[in-house]
Amino acid sequence: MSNKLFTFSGNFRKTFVLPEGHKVQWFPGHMQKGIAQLLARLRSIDCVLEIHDARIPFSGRTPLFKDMMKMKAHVLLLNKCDLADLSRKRDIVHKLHTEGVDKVLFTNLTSDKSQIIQHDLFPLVVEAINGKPRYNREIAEDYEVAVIGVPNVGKSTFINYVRRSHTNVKKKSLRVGAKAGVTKSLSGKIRANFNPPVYLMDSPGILTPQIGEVEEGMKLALCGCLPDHIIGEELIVDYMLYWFNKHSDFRYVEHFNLTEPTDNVKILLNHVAKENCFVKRMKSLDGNELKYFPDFTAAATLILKQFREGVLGPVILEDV
Ligand SMILES: Nc1nc2c(ncn2[C@@H]2O[C@H](COP(=O)(O)OP(=O)(O)O)[C@@H](O)[C@H]2O)c(=O)[nH]1
Ligand SMILES: [Mg+2]
Repeated sequence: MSNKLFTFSGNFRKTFVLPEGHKVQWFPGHMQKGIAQLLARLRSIDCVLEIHDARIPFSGRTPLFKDMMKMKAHVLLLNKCDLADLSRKRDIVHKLHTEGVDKVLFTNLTSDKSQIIQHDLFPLVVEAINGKPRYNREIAEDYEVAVIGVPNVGKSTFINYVRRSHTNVKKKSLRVGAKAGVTKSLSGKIRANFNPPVYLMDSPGILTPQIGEVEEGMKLALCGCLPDHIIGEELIVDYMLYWFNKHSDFRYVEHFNLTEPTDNVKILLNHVAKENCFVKRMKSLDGNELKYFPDFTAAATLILKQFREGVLGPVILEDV
């Protein structure tokens, strides 16, 4: 999709401000339980394999994971590469190195031919494990790897894929889903490879109880790491619009058939609702008449679906 030059008469917002009373926060009980389970199993874990969304390589990673990274061997898998603009992959890797993350792989789990998982993954995991003391597990011949990350980044999809491709086990797969919060507790050991013998543990997606930065939270929301209703579909689309405009990225104008860029989410929602005949009926105040309005929520849901399917093109939501 081309990124045509548009002239826009107004000024775009310079910062994104949440409406009063709104917070970007989601920390249900199963996350607390997941943290407790992970910490209780920490002694037997040789490596943490952290999966994160490649569209947000630097933000949104839970501080707990950064702490675990210091104690245990760590490999970061930036997944959903099919949706990310990786033209500056080397710069991303370099910046992650400066943050202490030195073992990084990029994956796309929708393509069944992931060479990276076939050939590079386990050697890198073993290298990471050999580079850290294993304490009580020094003589253990098998490797136990906890798969961790924020919700909806592909942890369960990854384990299913690895198990299928490396062991040919056809047992019941882990549940996956396009929404946050599908996995609710730490799984048992799942054999993922014979040579070297590697076992994986699936875990529920964990966010920080208090997401400090508004934009960090909104990027997580835009990538679907929180259930949409927690923030509100329309507000997430507003952030998307703000982000595209701020980066002079006007692919959305052409895709949604607008005549020019807009910084007003209501204009976009109204337009998409009308184009798709998304209408909601409401009774008039006296109850005698039915009134029809463009359905902004349905429009926002469609826009988010298309963004997350990559229809608006690949993105990296932060400065590299
Ligand atoms: N586009 C894309 N979608 C993916 C990829 N990996 C996983 N998904 C999808 O992301 C959603 C969340 O996956 P899931 O494994 O349940 O995530 P988890 O919450 O981290 O365990 C599912 O709809 C998957 O099909 C990927 O590489 N690219
Ligand atoms: Mg899961």
